[in-house]
Amino acid sequence: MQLTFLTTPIYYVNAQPHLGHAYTTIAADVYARHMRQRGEDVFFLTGTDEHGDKNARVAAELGLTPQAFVDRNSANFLRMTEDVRATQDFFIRTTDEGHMTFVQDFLQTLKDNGHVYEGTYEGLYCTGCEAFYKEEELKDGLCPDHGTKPEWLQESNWFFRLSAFQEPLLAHYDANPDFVSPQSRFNEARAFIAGGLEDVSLSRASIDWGVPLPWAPDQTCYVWFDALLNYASSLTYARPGEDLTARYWPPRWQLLAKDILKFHAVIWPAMLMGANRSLPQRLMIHGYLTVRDTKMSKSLGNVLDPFAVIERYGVDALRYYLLRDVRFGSDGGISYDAVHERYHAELANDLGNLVNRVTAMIERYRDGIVPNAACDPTIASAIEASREAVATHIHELELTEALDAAWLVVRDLNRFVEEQAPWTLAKNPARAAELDVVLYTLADGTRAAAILLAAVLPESAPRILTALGAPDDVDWEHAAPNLLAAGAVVAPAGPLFPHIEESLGGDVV
Ligand code: ME8
Repeated sequence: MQLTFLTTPIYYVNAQPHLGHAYTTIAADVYARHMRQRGEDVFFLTGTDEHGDKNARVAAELGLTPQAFVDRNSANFLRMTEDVRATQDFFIRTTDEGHMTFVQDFLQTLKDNGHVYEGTYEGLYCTGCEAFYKEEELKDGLCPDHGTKPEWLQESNWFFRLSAFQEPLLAHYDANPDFVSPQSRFNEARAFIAGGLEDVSLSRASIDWGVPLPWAPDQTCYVWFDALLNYASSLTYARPGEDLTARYWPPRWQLLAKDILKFHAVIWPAMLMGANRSLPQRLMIHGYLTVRDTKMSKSLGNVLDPFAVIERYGVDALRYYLLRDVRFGSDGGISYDAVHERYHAELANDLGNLVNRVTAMIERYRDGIVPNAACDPTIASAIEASREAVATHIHELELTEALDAAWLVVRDLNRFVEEQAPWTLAKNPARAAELDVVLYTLADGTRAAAILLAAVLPESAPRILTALGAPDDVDWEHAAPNLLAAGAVVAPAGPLFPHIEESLGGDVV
């Protein structure tokens, strides 16, 4: 059995979860579910990033203590993961005691290993990013991500000797050409490292809402060091009394968007090197979901509401739409109208109608009993080919390509139904054996398609299997032809993807 540790970023709780967060969580969940279908031992981690000035400030504006504020908002993110049917094995909060103790121990290790020193920091700081900027990195004097004016900060803090890791990082990149995907992001991160690294401050003197440095408790750990360590701390306390580190470390995939590339592709591996720990195997840097060509972000306020989409179309529609409409890895525009369109054209017409037609025809022509026949060889080989392609693509986190490969079977089945015209065969009793093959092929193929799609459509796949009289078991071994038992009794259900009159309209809530 293979072990798979996989992570999403931990999200800032300074505002509400939006579709951007749901996106990364859903993508990771598709991978996790697929690997479990294949019998792998998966540990899927997500959670919330709760320290730092950003939260302390919003809490103060609301008249709440930081803890009360983050408790409330972290619960919204946990609800988001439940609403998108994510199957995380642990939801970490950086205010967990187990995490905070780990951060202190880790920082002490970095210091004991000679990678930490005291100095003075002066620079421009963007609270939105919780990061320092150089003058030349700003856009007209404003933060390139938030469009706000950074503040000038000067304070004495403790520094992490990032500069010392330039050569080891370059060596790691050169030895591991798939460390960062896609290639363009690998190149970007490598070029940044090759351009020279400056030491980074790992503590803040003026912020109380954080993890105190063990050797200087008047300072708190810089929120990014605190946050990145979640990936390692979680394994030490997720299961009380058990340390999962030996079993799952290092992560097989870490998913994130390009906004936080440098932290994950430069600082994070350097921190791990500084503590003599092995590095994550691969980082997947997916693109931005954009609304009218601008990145969706809480700070900009142009967010699409995942809960509204789920309420109107169901969770499978949201999961399907996000992976289908924007090629995973690239940027892409999203809109409520596009959700509406794909829901009807693909989920309702291609898949939902197929299931309804197949079960209705078996009811009408064979009293609801799956006939004894073999799957048509063309459809059988389409299923075999799709099974290979889906697995290969998911392994590389090419999720859109994986979905496309699975959908080919749905398309082939729809074409098959039209070509074979079972309604004509049914009129001629001499062609009963042919009709058996057609009906069996349709039912068996649709069953296999449900298993190929189960990681993306966790609610519909079991409903399809039940409607076809197949066991509700999405084991990957069953993504193969000729496994539907003859004699199975179909149980036609209502429409899987009922018609929805109106789109949520426009594209901004
Ligand atoms: O950066 N398109 O948290 P965050 C695609 N706490 N993905 C998006 C997105 C969009 N428009 N908007 C957000 C933080 N995301 C830190 C992370 S990790 C140790 C600390 C997703 O709440 C994407 O995964 O700003 C992005 O990297 C992440 O949310 C940023 O979430």
